[in-house]
Amino acid sequence: MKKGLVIKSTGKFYVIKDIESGAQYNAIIRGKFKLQGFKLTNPVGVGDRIAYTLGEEDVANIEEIENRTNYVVRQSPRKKHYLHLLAANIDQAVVIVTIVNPKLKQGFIDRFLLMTEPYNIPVHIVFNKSDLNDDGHNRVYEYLKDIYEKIDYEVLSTSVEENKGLEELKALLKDKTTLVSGQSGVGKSSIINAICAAANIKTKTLSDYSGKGQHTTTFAEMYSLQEGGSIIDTPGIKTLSFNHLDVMDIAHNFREIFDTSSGCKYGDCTHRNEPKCAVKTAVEEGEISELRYGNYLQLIDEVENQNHWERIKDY
Ligand SMILES: Nc1nc2c(ncn2[C@@H]2O[C@H](COP(=O)(O)OP(=O)(O)OP(=O)(O)O)[C@@H](O)[C@H]2O)c(=O)[nH]1
Ligand SMILES: [Mg+2]
Ligand SMILES: [Zn+2]
Repeated sequence: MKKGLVIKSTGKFYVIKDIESGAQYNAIIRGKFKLQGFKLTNPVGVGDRIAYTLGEEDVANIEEIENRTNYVVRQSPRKKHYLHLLAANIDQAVVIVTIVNPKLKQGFIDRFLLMTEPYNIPVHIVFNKSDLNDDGHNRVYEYLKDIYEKIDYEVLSTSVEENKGLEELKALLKDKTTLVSGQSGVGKSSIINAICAAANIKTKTLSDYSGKGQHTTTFAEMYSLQEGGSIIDTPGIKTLSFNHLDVMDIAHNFREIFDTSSGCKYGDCTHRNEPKCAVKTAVEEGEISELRYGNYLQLIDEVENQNHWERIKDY
């Protein structure tokens, strides 16, 4: 069988690129695939390496999916009991946010990081549209930058409008496969176009843009960078829920909470009201950010209150 790389996924059909010839084919997949015991809305994601055969009219049949080095997955926004695969085999992720237009959703960054932490995927947090910020917004930026730099995420400020910060971002992308994600309308596609002219992705013009966050990009697609490396544009995220996780998954994937938890009296401490909780002490002493801790509490409450659906492990 021939080997290929998935470079586009609409959820219904795929585009693959032959590893050797570089030829591109529309592709389909048959059969059922699962991940962590859950059904997937899209069994293959952009970045997947696959084996295929060519069928009629040059449509490729995806026959096998190679083992993934990592993947980024979320609960499907439409089908609660399904997972949606954002991308596979990536070197790093860039989460793009804006303070204004659209307004940064409280908790969004921490929810995003819950998708990348399980595989220790490096994340750069990019605050775009800096041209729209007033002094108050800049203070919010500095406040958040501080929080995330302290726990070793890279934080950058960019403006496509004023061509700021883009060279710095470009330097981070060289020779790597990077997933770009974020809420709708934050400028994901605009940034990719600015960095990689060949991509030429459709973005909303300012006049159509209502700020309501209708999606312009509706599928995930990988673009090659001239300087080496590739970048994956994805549709905007409206909400991120984590029904497929349990409390301990969340506790383990807030990195500073996990690091601190070795000091808690109880091994299964959830860092809420347990006595001698090192995490709570660290929050009180300002070592752990109250914002992060608050988002952590919100997330564990959320997953605890879900009707837990059965986790069927696939052996
Ligand atoms: N003022 C300002 N506007 C920007 C900037 N970057 C992008 N925009 C505008 O923001 C709007 C949305 O940009 P897109 O690139 O389509 O956003 P997206 O994140 O790809 O959105 P979806 O594909 O829907 O997820 C467009 O009107 C862009 O021109 C910026 O740095 N400053
Ligand atoms: Mg887009
Ligand atoms: Zn604790």
